[in-house]
Amino acid sequence: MRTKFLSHLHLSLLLTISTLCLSSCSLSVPPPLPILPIPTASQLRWQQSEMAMFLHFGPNTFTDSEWGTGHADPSVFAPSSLDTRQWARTAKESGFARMVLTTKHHDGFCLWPSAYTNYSVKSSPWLDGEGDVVGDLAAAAEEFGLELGLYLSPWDRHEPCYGDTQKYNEYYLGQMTELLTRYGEVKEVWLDGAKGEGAKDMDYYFDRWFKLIHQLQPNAIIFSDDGPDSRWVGDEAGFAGSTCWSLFNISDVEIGHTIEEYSEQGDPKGIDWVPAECDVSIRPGWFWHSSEKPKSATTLLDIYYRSVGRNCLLILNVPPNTTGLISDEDLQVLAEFTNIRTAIFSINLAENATVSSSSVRGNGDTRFDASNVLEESIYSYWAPEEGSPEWVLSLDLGKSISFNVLQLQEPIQMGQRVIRFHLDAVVDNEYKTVINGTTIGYKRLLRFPSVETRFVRLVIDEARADPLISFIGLFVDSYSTTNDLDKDDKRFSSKINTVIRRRWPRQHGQFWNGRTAEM
Ligand code: FUL
Repeated sequence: MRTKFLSHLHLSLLLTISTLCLSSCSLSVPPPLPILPIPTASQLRWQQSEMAMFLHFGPNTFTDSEWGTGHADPSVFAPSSLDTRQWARTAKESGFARMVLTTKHHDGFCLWPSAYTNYSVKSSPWLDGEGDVVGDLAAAAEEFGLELGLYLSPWDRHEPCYGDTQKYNEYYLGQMTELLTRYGEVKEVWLDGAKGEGAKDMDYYFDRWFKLIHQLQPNAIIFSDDGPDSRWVGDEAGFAGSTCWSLFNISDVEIGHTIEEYSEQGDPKGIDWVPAECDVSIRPGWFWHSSEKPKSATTLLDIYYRSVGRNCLLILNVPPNTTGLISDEDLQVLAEFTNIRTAIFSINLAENATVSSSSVRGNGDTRFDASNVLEESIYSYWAPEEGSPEWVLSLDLGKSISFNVLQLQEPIQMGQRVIRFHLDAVVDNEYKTVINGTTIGYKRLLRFPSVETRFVRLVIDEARADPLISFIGLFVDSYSTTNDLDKDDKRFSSKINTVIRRRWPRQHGQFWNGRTAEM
C-alpha cells in the first residue's frame, strides 16, 4: 500500500516537474508585436536590394537634349553598337540589383514597338526597324540575374491625344499593358510627375493605373512622388534627410506637387509604409552628352551614405551613349566606386565583439540575444525585455581599435521604431558620445572623426515602441573627407553624455505607441 502510494507520489511529482519544465524551460517567448505600418513582402525585398541602375536612353541621347520636344525624327535613333548585355554586366559588377529603363521619356518615343504609335524603334534605322530595346534588356537582365524595371513617362510631348483625358489615359494604360505583359517579370514601375510649362492640361487616372499595374505585375514596386510602394525623396541629388522615415501619409501628397522636406524626411506619424528612393545621375544630365563627365567615385560614395545609409534605395542613372554602350569613363568610375565600398564594408571591426544588453526579451530568451546584432541580417535581432527602463547594447571589441563609420539596422519587417539614438565610446576611462543620430530604418550609416576605443555602447534614446536592433557594424573609411561628415548629426562631444528625457506625444490612436527610454 505504502509502495503504491509512493509510486503515485513519484508519478505526480514527475508530471508536475515536466509540466513546469514545459511551461518554463522549453517554451519560447514569441516575438513582439509589429508596429504599424509595416512593409509588404515586395517592399521588403525591394529595400534589401539597396541599389538600382537607371538607364536614360532615347532620341535625346542623339539630339543632345534632356527634354526632347517630341518632334525629333525617329531616324535620329541610330545606335551603332547597342548592347544591353554590356549594360547588364556593368550593373551586375557594380552591385545593382535591378535595371530601370526609360521605355518612353517625355518626348513620347517608345523603345519598344508599341502597337499604339509609330513614334518608336520600329520607325528608326536601328536594326531596320526590327529592334526592341525593352525586349533586349529583359533578356540581358535574365541572363545576368538582375531584375527589370520600367519607366513610362506620363507627360508625352509627341502623342496627339495627350490633353484628352479619356483618350490619353486609355493610350497610357494600353502601353503600360504591353510593357507588363510582354517582357516577363517586372519588379519596378517608375513614373514621375514632371510636366513642362505650357503643357496641355489633363488628368491622369493614377488610381486605375496603379491597380492595373499591380494586377498585371503583383510583385512590382510602383514608384511615384507619392508611392504607393516607394516615394520620390524630393530632390535629384540622391540625398535623403538625415532623419528619414519609411512612414508617410499618401493622402498628404499630390503627384507633381511634392513638398521637399516632407518627402526627404517621411513622417513619424504616417500611416502608410512608403520608403524613399533617391534618384541621381552619374553625370550632370539624365541623358548622355559628349560635353559632360561623370562624377568621381568619392562623390558617388558620399551619395551612397546619404541615400542607402539613410534608409533609402539609391537609383543611380548611368546613361548609354550614342553607340548604345555605357562609356568607358563611366565604367571606370563605377569600378572605383565598387572597390571603395568593398574596401570599407568588407571588414566589420565589431564582428568578433562580445555584446551585452540592458535586458533581453523573455527574460534572456536566446532568440532575442544581444549577440544577434553581429549577424548582418534583418531576421535575427536583439529585443529588450518589455517595458525596460533603458535600451543599451554594449560591445567589448576585445582590444582598442580605430573606426569612423557606424552601421545600424532595424528589422523593418516589425515596423520602423527608433526615433533617436547615440553611440558612446570609452575614451580616457569614461563614456563619451561619438555621434547622435535620429532614424535608423533598414540601414543607417554614420560617419564621424576617427575614434579609438575598446568599449562602445549604443543607447536608444527614443522609440515608437520597444526598439529592435538587427545589426551593428563598425568600419574604417579612408576615402570620405571631413567635409563629407554628416552635417545634421551632432559631432563628437567631449562631455559625458547626458540623456535628454523626452516623451513623444501619443497620436494617431492605434498607430502610435511611442515612448522614450527612462534613463
Ligand atoms: C524627371 C524627368 O523630368 C527627368 O528628365 C528625369 O527623367 C528624372 C528621373 O525624372 O522627372
